[in-house]
Amino acid sequence: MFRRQPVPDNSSKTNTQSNRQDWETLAEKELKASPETLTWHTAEGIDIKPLYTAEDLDGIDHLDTMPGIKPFVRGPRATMYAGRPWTIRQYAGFSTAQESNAFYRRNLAAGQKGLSVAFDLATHRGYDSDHPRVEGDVGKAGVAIDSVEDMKLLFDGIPLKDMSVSMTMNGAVIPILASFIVAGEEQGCSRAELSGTIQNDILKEFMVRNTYIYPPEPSMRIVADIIEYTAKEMPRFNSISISGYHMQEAGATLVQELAFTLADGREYVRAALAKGLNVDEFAGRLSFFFAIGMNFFMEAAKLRAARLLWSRIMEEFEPKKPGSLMLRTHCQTSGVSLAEQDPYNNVIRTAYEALSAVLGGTQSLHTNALDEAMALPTDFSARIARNTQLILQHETGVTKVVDPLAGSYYVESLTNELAEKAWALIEEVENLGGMTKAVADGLPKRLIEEAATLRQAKVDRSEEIIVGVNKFRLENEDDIDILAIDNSAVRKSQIERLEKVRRQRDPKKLEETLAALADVAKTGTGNLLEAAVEAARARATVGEISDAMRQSFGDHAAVPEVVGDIYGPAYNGDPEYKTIVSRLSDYGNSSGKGKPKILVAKLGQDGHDRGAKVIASAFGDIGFEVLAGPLFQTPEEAADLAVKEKVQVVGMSSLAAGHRTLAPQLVEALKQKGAENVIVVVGGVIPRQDYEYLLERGVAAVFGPGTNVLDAANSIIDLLEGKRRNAVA
Ligand code: MLC
Ligand code: 5AD
Repeated sequence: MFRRQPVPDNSSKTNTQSNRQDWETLAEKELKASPETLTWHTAEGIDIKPLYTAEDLDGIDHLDTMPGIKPFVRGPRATMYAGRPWTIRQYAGFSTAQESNAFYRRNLAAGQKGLSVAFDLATHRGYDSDHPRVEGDVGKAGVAIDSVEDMKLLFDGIPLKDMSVSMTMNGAVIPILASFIVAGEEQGCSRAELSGTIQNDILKEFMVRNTYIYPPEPSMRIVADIIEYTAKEMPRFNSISISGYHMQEAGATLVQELAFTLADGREYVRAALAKGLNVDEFAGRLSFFFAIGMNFFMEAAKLRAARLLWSRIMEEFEPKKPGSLMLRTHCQTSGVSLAEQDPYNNVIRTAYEALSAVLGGTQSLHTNALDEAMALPTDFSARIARNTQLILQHETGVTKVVDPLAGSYYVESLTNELAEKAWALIEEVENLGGMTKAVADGLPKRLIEEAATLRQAKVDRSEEIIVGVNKFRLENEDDIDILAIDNSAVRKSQIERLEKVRRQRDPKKLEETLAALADVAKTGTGNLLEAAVEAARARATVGEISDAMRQSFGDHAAVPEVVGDIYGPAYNGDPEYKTIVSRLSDYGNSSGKGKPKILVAKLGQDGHDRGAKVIASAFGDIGFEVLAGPLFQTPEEAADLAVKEKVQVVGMSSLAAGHRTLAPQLVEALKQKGAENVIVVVGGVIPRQDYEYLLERGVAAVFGPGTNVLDAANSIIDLLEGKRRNAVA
């Protein structure tokens, strides 16, 4: 659909064709096989040929377009990095507001340009730090923010007038943005002067990231209210960061990431229009966010295709301003592409990914730290990550020329093919009635989980190589220094400040503003953010503001579903796989218990469930009876479920650093319920430094990042058979 009719040019064509035949003959001679055997069949369903020529450009109609001009394939700005380099914006946050503030200041002094706040999971899910459900989460995966007072500390000495701030917040987006606005005000920066971005992208939370609070319908209202408020009050602020990043992290192919992200964007535009806004009032402040993984050229082409498709989508809404058609994006190098094993390799991976993002024309970039697969960045690893970008900007010359890949036979053809493939999937979503309906139907989640499971099988079978993991693995790994956060100390200091805030505020003002907010939520009239700003000013906490809306919105509870018949079929006929399947079934028969039953549990506020879903799916294929637990359980609740369902094994998946608190609590809760013979294993982002600690506290096995699923299954059968008491992998 994006190709124009080829223009016949017989003279040059004949020449190209005969050259091409010469090449094929030569290639066949070199290979002793047809060059077609070199075709790379990617997960996207795109066949990458070993050679691209001018013929591959036939009919592609974006080739002659210019940067800064629609359809913006070549970049949103006319001069791109030659005029202004991309923003070096490192995502960070941990522990308390004071500690994160000090970290930000050190990074800014060393060359970082924009801020990007990572909140802890308690904050994401709208709980104050003293809530009993979040004991293991406070200050762990990000900074704990309970009120305007914390927000002020977070930006202490950082003038918000001059600094653009991104905040990754979706669930508790109303209280967080409200607290930010008030913190700005009290620092002397009016809301009209604030610049930055709020993520505010709830659809992908339901799909993959899982830090939602309310059901989809009120959640979509929140998104639209924020777009409305920022359009009217905060002209320098990007109202949303429509994110594909987390889809790729969850296992999506690049076509899925592209299609679902743009389809989400279209849905948000419709929601804002339904509020009565004019498209040009808000479209220029919609922004995007993509992951950049290891498929170097395809990732760069993906960004070019994204701009092409977004301008096409936006044309439908007939904007008058050219900027309304323009896709501007942040990118982050891929976390899931990094490994725990031989971790310095991650520096190299990240550098290539960063270059790909830049060649694709990103506006802002985060480069991951080398200790990604184990913990949050230290000062050392953050410095290497930041310097990766500084060196790109200052030493390589890549900023000097706009869109240097333009005209490449391969990249242009890939741009076009990605656009076509993504468009087909966008149409499929449209046929379901748009993204909200598609999300409710579960299609995107299912497709992404299938892709994730298939990829795991490819990695486990070494069909996809990860250096240092499934090839060239070191015999001995050196430990590296990682950041450890004393969670109980953070919680204690948060609770002290919370209590002080609660003591010092005016109770009447608080009650009035919260009641007004609850009313806006209930009646559907008025703007939620506007009402929440008043409550934040009266020092209502993040938890209280969230609860005021919870009263009428309720909580969203997702039903866990697991895809099947993906992992097993990928091993079709493989003897190792067959052995383990029969080993498991022999165990079931000889023990008289049938299929061993395993609960895959997610504890605390950690919603990263790719690992849990892949394990549940693969273990189901291998022959376990798998029960996928709901998200956000307390250890107590998981233990109850394990007892009720009579499972033999609980596999706890932890990606958000809560394992040191939550795993021992789970073991203890099982013991209390007389179920001490249930085997507890823990998998996910667990630093080696913590293995001993967990094993000493009754965990039977720890499976770190990069564990082969079949190895994990074998270890669990060993444990069931009593062949060993514990295991690490
Ligand atoms: C840019 N400008 C130029 C120019 N290039 N002016 C002249 N010549 C050029 N060549 C201008 C722009 O118009 C703009 O001004 C200003 O310079 C800044 O440029 P920008 O391109 O808008 O950059 P930036 O401010 O950095 O904004 C980038 C963005 C934004 C639009 C993508 O949304 C953003 O910063 N997003 C970051 C999102 C993020 O960090 N997310 C982290 C997620 S982590 P003006 O006046 O037009 O604005 C996560 C992980 C997890 O999600 O799961 O927890
Ligand atoms: N600080 C720095 N980086 C973080 N990430 C997540 N939380 C933090 C944090 N608090 C990064 C990791 C992860 C991605 C979602 O964001 O790279 O993979």
